[in-house]
Parts: sequence; C-alpha cells; structure tokens
Amino acid sequence: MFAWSWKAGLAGAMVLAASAYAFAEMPGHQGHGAAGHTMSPGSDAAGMDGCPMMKGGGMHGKHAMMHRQDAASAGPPSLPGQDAFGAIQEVVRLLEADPATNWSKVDIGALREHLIDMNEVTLDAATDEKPLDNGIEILVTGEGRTSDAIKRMVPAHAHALSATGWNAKTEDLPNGVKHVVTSDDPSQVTKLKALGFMGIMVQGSHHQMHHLMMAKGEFAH
Ligand SMILES: [Cu+2]
Repeated sequence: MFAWSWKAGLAGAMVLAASAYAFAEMPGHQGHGAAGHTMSPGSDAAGMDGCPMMKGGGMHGKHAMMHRQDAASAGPPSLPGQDAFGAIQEVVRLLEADPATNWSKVDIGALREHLIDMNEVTLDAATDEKPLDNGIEILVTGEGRTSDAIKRMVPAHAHALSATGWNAKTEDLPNGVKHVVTSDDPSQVTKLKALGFMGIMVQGSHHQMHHLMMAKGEFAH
C-alpha cells in the first residue's frame, strides 16, 4: 500500500541530490579570482575570507561590491532551524496554502509528538542486531518515552515494509520490541544485514504523507 510513495520518494530524493550537487558546482565565490584581483608583490598572506585583497583592513571599492553582490544573489537564509521545526513549518505552510484545510480538525500537536517519537527512535533507542541465515533480528529497546516511541513506530513500520517484499514482524518486549526482517533472496539478506535497524527504518517515504495527514487530524500512527 505504500509502494507508490516510496518509489516517488526515492525519485524525489535523487532529483534533490542531483540539484544539490549541481548547486555545489555553481561558480560562487570563485568570482574573486576571475574578476581581476591581482595580488600585489609581498602580499602572500590571504585575508580572512581567503581573498588576498582582504589583507590588512576591511573591504572597500570593487571588492566590497562583489561581496554585496554575492550576499544578494545568495538570498536570505533558507534553513528554519532544527529538522523537526522545519518539518512542522513546511506542513503548516501547506495547510495554509490549501483552501480546503479544515482547521477545526488540524492537530499540529500530534505531528509534534510523532516527530519527538522519531527523534527518540532515531537517536536514543538501543539496538542489538543479530544476523540470521535469512535476515536480521533486532532488539530495539529504551527507557520511558524512548520505549513508548519504539512501540509506536517500529510495529507500524513493519507493516509498511511489506511493500518492499521483505517479511517483517515485531514482537513486544517489556522495554521495546523485537524486530525480525527476513527474505528468501540471498542478495536481499546481505542487504538487510548491511542496512541494520536504521537503514530498514528509513525504507519508503511514507512519513512525509503521514505527517501531513497527522497534522490534518486524519491519521493516527
Ligand atoms: Cu514520521
């Protein structure tokens, strides 16, 4: 049931990665070298930004103008802060942009709770991975909120994994879950062992749509 979203998500991620790479390749600060600075004899030490013209006292004239242009073309900062903050901000913007949003049902608090769960599972859960002949067995455990988050997220993810063709099941433990993922295909077994707990957890891109549904008050994990 999640097959469409994980394929679309993978394609999207590849496009993003490609454009990030292209952006990194774009000429930016190299403008320094190309636009006619010449290093005066003896000024062998570069200035604070690596540009020889900066040596010994601030920026002025043509150089300062170029810096202003660099700043103007770079635009204002785009990152809102922490990843969870940014994820919520994006969802709120989507809801605001959609005239059909039913604000009487919107529940941003639920989305926040889920993002805290994601933090707990990603950063704080303890994992003990045991290779099996046909896959991997993972004990995922934690204390308090971490254990609660594991019990909410890992079994739900096991259901979503059926779209990958792997067999995934979970068993409740007092402080977490036992997650067993197997395959009949030996190459997939090798992959499962390489992915381990977190690599398996990030399979599929269903979180994005789930987050929006959660915020709309239409989905409970
Ligand atoms: Cu999520």
